[in-house]
Amino acid sequence: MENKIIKIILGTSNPNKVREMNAIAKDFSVELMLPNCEFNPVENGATFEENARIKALEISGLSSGDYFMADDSGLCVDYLKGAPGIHSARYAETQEKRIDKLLSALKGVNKRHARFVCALCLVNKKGEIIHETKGYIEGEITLERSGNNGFGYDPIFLVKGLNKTMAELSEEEKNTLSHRGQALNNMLKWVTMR
Ligand code: ITT
Repeated sequence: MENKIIKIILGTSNPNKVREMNAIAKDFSVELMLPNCEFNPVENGATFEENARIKALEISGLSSGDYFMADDSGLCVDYLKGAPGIHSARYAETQEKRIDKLLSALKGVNKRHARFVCALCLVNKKGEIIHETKGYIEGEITLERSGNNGFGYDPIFLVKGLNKTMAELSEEEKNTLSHRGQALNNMLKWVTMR
């Protein structure tokens, strides 16, 4: 029997997310695609879930595919009451400055527990939200950067139970454990079993 490839349009402009999502999706009968249009959603939700919904709904109105999906993710640090959280991408001007700002905010602080969160939202052709998933990974903020893989805050996130930062993991190791890996695996299992 022919295996139908499900076409999912991604509501994101972050190429690192797209690369990771494609690697995670490789064992599923899906094709994750970027829209060929401008995508500038106003991410004014109060939670990861709300922002994922905003992005997935917006992209569903702009392009055509079987489904539309968006990821909203970020790093939540306990000592900073969950910051940078939903503001992770905008915490400072550049990723280097974002990391410096976070390390400064935790200078002299022993309580360094943090978690990455990823919320995914799936929308159908009618523009209806039909499934949502969420993934987490726990860890600690290191004192300095280590590792060159991954993106964003990966060089300063020490994965719980491993003596490595997320940027010291191979892409495959990261995707097996990560917030995005968990959320996307669950989403793709759901969508391919319908
Ligand atoms: P889109 O909204 O276009 O998808 P974005 O980068 O603005 O792209 P978010 O608003 O979801 O996306 O912000 C996510 C930020 O959180 C991202 O830019 C990183 O700084 C951080 N982040 C998320 N997942 C990460 C990961 O796996 N590793 C390191 N940092 C991550």
